[in-house]
Amino acid sequence: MRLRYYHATTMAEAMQQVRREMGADAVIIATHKSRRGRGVEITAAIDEDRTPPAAGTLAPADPRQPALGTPPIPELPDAADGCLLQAFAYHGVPTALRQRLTKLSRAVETEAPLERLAAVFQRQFRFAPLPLQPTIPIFLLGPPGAGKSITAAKLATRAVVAGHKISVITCDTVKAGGVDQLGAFITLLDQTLITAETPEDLSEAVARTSADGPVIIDSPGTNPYDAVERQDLERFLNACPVDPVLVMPAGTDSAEAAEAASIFAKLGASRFVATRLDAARRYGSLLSLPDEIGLPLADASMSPFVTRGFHSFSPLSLARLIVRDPARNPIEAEFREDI
Ligand SMILES: Nc1nc2c(ncn2[C@@H]2O[C@H](COP(=O)(O)OP(=O)(O)OP(=O)(O)O)[C@@H](O)[C@H]2O)c(=O)[nH]1
Ligand SMILES: [Mg+2]
Repeated sequence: MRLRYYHATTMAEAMQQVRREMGADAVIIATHKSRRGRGVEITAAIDEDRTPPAAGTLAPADPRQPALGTPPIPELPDAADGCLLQAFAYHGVPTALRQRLTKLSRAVETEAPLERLAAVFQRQFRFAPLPLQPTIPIFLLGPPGAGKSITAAKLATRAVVAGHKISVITCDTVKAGGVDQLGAFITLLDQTLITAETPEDLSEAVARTSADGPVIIDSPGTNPYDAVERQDLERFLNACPVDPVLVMPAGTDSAEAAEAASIFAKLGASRFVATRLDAARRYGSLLSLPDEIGLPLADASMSPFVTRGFHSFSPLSLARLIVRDPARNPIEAEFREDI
């Protein structure tokens, strides 16, 4: 990694110097604007071993680039670039994604980084919140300790509060106490947790549920890298028609989360719920999952308490999470819809 410092009168001039001397792959690590009008300073970095691809080895065109007919994206960086690149670096967003999102943001006609980012997310990512009354059972799956059972309890509580009848089933007869933990929450809702020890039990339990209320299914933690655990999960997923929803904790390494999520996506995950947003500050995985795997963002959990902290993602809330100062706003405030 080679670092260089640039000083210029304006941000645009400094960015031009960076691009001229370090090339388009340079990443802005930090920007500083003198409060006393002494110009701006940029710290830029580039991987030393980055060599241009040999002729004929260029990757095919990225389908997520703007389609033909959309306005051309200005090549020259502008003032908002520094802010976005700095935010992406903080969140550990993979380099290629940082650069692509920043470039796309230049086509948005506003100087405000937040609005730019929200507009880019709107175009690039899919948002699919879990419905209050799903038509097929929601099957929560994910790695151990991801927050599946708390999410099941939150979905159940939300539905009961809205006046719906619910059925909650757990396939987690694997872990000691797995049934009791969720059972305690479901009892508080005056309901009985249904246990499914085998895929046949699950299919029968789903067939017995009432047709006019949501059905929520919890599953044991699955290590995505363990073939036996994957096969066990697959047998339950195939027992009857379900909507498999991945549950992933925020604050983990973006690449690690994307690799694990890609395995769950192959097993059928249709979208993901992110948990523990309150207990993390770096949200790079919230971008790598929709970008690398194309998984839509559903909802976010930001409290261990079942009656609190469950909100749908939107382009604006996701943008707020990326540009926020974590020390200032409580996390739930980022999910209000006004700008
Ligand atoms: N702070 C915070 N804690 C959470 C959140 N969601 C879950 N937790 C906590 O994370 C821990 C694991 O949550 P569970 O719901 O038991 O996770 P799980 O995926 O069901 O775990 P396994 O069934 O063991 O795989 C518990 O201590 C929860 O209280 C959240 O949004 N915020
Ligand atoms: Mg659990």
